[in-house]
Amino acid sequence: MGIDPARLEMLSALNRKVLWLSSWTIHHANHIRSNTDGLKVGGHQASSASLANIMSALYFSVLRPQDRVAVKPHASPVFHAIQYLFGHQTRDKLENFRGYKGAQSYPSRTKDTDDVDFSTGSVGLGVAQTLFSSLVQDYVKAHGWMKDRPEGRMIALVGDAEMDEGNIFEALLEGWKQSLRNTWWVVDYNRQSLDAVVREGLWAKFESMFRNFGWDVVIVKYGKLMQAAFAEPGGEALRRWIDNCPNQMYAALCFQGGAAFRKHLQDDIGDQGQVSQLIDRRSDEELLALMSNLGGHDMASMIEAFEAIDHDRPVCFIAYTIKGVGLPMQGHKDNHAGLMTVAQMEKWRAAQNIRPGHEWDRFEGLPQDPAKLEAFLAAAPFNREGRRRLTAPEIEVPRELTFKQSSQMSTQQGFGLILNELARGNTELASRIVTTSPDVTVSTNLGAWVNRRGLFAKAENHDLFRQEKIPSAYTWEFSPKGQHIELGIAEMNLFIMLSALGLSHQINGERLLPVGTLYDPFIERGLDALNYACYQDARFMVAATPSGITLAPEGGAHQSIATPLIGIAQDGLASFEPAFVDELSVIMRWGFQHMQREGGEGGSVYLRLSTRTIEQPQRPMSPTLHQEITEGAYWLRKPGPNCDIVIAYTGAVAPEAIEAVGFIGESHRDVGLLAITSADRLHAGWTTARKLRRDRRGVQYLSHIENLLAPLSRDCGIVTVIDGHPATLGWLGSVRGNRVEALGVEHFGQTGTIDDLYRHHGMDANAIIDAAESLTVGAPIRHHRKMAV
Ligand SMILES: Cc1ncc(C[n+]2csc(CCOP(=O)(O)OP(=O)(O)O)c2C)c(N)n1
Ligand SMILES: [Mg+2]
Repeated sequence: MGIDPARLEMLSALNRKVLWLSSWTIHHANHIRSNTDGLKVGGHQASSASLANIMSALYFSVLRPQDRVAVKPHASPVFHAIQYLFGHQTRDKLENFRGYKGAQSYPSRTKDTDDVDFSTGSVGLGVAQTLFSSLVQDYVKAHGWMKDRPEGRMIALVGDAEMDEGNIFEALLEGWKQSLRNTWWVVDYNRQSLDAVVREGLWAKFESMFRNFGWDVVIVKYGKLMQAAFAEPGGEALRRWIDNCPNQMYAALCFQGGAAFRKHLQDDIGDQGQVSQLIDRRSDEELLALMSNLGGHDMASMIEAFEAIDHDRPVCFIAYTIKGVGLPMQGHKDNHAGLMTVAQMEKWRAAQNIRPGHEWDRFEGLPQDPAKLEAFLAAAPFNREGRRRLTAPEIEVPRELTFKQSSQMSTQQGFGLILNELARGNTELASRIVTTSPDVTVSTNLGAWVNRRGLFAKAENHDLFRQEKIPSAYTWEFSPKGQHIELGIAEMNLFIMLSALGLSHQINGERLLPVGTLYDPFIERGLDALNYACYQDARFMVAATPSGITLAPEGGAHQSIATPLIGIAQDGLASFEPAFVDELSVIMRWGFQHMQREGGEGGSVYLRLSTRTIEQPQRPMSPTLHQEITEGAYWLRKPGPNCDIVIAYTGAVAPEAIEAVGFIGESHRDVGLLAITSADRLHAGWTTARKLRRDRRGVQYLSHIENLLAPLSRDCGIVTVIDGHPATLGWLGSVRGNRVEALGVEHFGQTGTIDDLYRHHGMDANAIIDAAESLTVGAPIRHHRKMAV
């Protein structure tokens, strides 16, 4: 097999251009742009050079429009340069690299304009995202929605030190369980991390590990120059020397240059006739070119390696590279933040035949005919369909999500009942919902949904217990039509899976409505993946249950305190903590719509639920109540005209708040009870309103919480209570200047009954009454008397 020389010439020329443009982008940001404020764009130069050839091979030749790529964060200048050559990136944005609204430091789906497939930046996550994206493609295909669209390959360009991230290993195991296909990971094996040179022999560990998980492994170590030299007399001795040279030494010699290589080779090998002649035949420059011709920097070798793959098994390519190749910093262990000096850049510019003032010209300095280069770019398969971001129509959400009512329920139970009703029906919504859970499907009440809709697998697999007629509440039947993806316990995988499912409308052109479940405390375990899922604008619903100390006997270790604050702070995630199931049904309905709204109007949804069974209100759901629930709060008991105390509660502590209000009402008739379904939505509405008023002076727009609190006098006190950190609701006092006593949980770990723990943490009815007394004047309020034990 050989690659056509004319094609090789075009590809090599374009690769030269990519290396130049990416380096110039970085240089421009550091030395030319006037508004950089001393900003040094480190971390990109050497990393980018390392991957330039591999990315040129992919984008200019190997990739097809249906393929998707996660680019190693620091190779973003290479990505932007390639898109610039294709005409998808502007000079303006490149000149403004890392600047305000310029090309992003790390490829970003939401902030870049040049069609990034997966946002990267937090190393490891983009890599795993490709794996889950491939599983989602399989899901879409198995459900008959691929139509005539060909299957794409999901490709990650991975740094060798990036492989230290544990989430990659978690994903590998999951991929093996789910019969992963169509996934390529290309490891940029430059044997350097940020700080230093990596351990010897890492490739062997990677190789055996990937093979273990059912991947093919292709090692691309030597370029064509090297291969030719190995075939010369004495070549074998040279190969042995290269194979035995420690990483640090090889890197140092690459930095020092041809003369240093010559000296070392002579010292190590001695005078051995043929191999000495092989070395002597080459000038210092030629010797350096030979020794830095590792596989990853050799266009023909990379193209051959990629094009040799004629199957859909997952493949890991280990491509040997030199960090900073071709640049004065190549191989230096400190080069991560390395930058070229103005003098170095000038020298390089001259060598590249680039005239001052023509640095951004697309084909400047290339001897090839520009028309031919242009034609080659236009014919690149990747470019055939222009922008590749797809869309999908909205899925209609029924006016009401019904559920089987009962007088006592928990929100977790209600969640299961609502999904069960959806599963029973045949709405389009139900057909597009995909549930997924990291081994807590049954314990988060997804069981009924799964019984009806089945588990997803590419091959049918029947429930043996059922076949053997052993009674069981759950049917565990796998089929290609199943709508639940069962994951192993790793919560990072859950969020990356939700991220991949939640981008299906843009990646596969088919909308899925993913619903994931996990225990609330383990949000923190997967938090970075959740954050990235939101950052990519993936759309999903996550039900986290049980939560807080209310899970009482489940164990102190599982209590979550910080999650309501995460719910407020997480961008792109609307968070809710309903107390009652009718609220939950309204919120889920709203959520399925919110997940489908375009751009900043929509987002993902977090439901913080509970296993506590509480009495349910029997009430009609008026349109006003409906709206107030989704905006974050409503008066469960309206404050009277002389209201001097308000109890504001969220979630499972509703019974304590209601009980306390009963007692307080005996002496403070006008007491109000505010039900807060979403501290997040309330807070966001409040900050938005303030901003609107500031930006457009004279606009009198009031937010929902401002309207709700408007009737209260400034002297009215507010007691807030939540099974979570008190700061979640503590800000309510700032809305109109009311004093606040914020109750909640600040320490965790104690087990006991709900009563024990609410008393322990000062959030039972008596504690609420005490807090109310501290904010009001007048006679003491009667307290709830507990039976003596
Ligand atoms: C989760 C996370 N931790 C730390 C970093 C900071 N960081 C960025 S690149 C890098 C080293 C990457 O080395 P490697 O993956 O080998 O890529 P190379 O620089 O060699 O191209 C580190 C530690 C990060 N971006 N994300
Ligand atoms: Mg590296």
